Amino acid sequence: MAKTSATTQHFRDIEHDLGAHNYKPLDVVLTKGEGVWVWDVDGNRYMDCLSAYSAINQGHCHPKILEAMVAQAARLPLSSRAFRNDQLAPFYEEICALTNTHKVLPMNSGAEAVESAIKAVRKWGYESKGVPTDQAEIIVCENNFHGRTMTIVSFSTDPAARDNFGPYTPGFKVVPFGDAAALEAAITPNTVAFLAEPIQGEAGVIIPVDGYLRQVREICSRHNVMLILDEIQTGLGRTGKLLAEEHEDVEADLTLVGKALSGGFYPISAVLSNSEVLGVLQPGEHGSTFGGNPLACAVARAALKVLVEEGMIENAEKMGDYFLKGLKNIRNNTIREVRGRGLMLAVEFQPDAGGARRHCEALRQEGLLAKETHVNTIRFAPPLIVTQDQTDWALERIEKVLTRN
Ligand code: IF1
Repeated sequence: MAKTSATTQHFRDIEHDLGAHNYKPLDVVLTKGEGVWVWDVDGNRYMDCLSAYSAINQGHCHPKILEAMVAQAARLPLSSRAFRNDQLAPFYEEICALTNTHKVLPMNSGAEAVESAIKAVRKWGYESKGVPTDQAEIIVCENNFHGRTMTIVSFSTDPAARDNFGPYTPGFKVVPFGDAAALEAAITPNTVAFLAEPIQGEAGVIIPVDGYLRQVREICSRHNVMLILDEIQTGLGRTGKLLAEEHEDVEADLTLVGKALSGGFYPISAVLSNSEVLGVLQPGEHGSTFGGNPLACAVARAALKVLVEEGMIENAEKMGDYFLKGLKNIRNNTIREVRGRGLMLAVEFQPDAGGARRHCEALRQEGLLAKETHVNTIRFAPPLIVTQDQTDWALERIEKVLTRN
């Protein structure tokens, strides 16, 4: 294995001395990106198979998003919501038309979109469903990942995300992911919402059985419970559809998007909703200094436009199938399962196979960046612009690494 260069070591030492140690990144210091490729400070080129956890679906430094960003930054980056700006209305129109949405709440990070949805459904529960004050319950799934705020970690089942951050926000119940009967059994008259990822990302690309989302949709409708789908990672083309909920033809009451809504240029998220739920929020009851700012809206408009106009969603479906087939052809008897939908792919190893991290280190030596999730799974999620030649290039290297020992 190549040694960590002196330059990389230098950056790493400073980060270690001055930064909080809440990450354990691969020791590659990136300085430039273009399309599916990134370069480190030593001039090495890598294919990015993480895409900043699916925020770079459109590829690094997409020229049209860049152009929109630079132009808007030079004109008016921030107005605050105390005044109107001329990018917000066209952003609303375009995202509503694209996603068949009636109302939008623009925020910044993914976690803020989740928090906003929680606030909105609770208020809806009290004002519209008639739930007694402070009794609202929200049902969530085991092994969920929805972000890092205090309320969100309160309903995490991952000890690393949750332990010693109490006291926790009450009002959440956990059911197994993929089990519609368990959801129905957990619903009470005080249940205001069910929150889930269509495919669990951090849990290791866990795809529920066919029909799960349809059943969940039916159960929520029957009990007057709002269905919140967190599409922050699965959305915007990643799984081969604009939204993963389309695979089962369902429409959530609130759909959360983030990450690729900016193509990686800026933190932008949104709650997409029917008018009933977001309608409960009145002036002064919720907001954000940066939410809906003109720079964010201009960037998001360009990011959505190129996603659709440049055929990235179709490409994700096509290249996803091709990539999955290639991964399934790799012979390595420590592989437990290969799974994926679109370009959200994972290889899970047997628990006694020594972990996935060492494979990620080896792939990095071969010029491919991927990240393990938990201990035994590698996730592959290249930008949605990846070509067949580039996919072959990646598969060759993955096969080489995984068939070496
Ligand atoms: C980190 C994971 C991915 C998300 C879903 C909300 C959020 C996320 C479904 C919050 C964020 C991130 C955060 C990032 C790593 C990453 C991640 F491994 F932690 F789970 F993508 F798989 N809903 N996911 O996946 O969005 O507030 O971060 O904008 O470093 O914590 P955010």
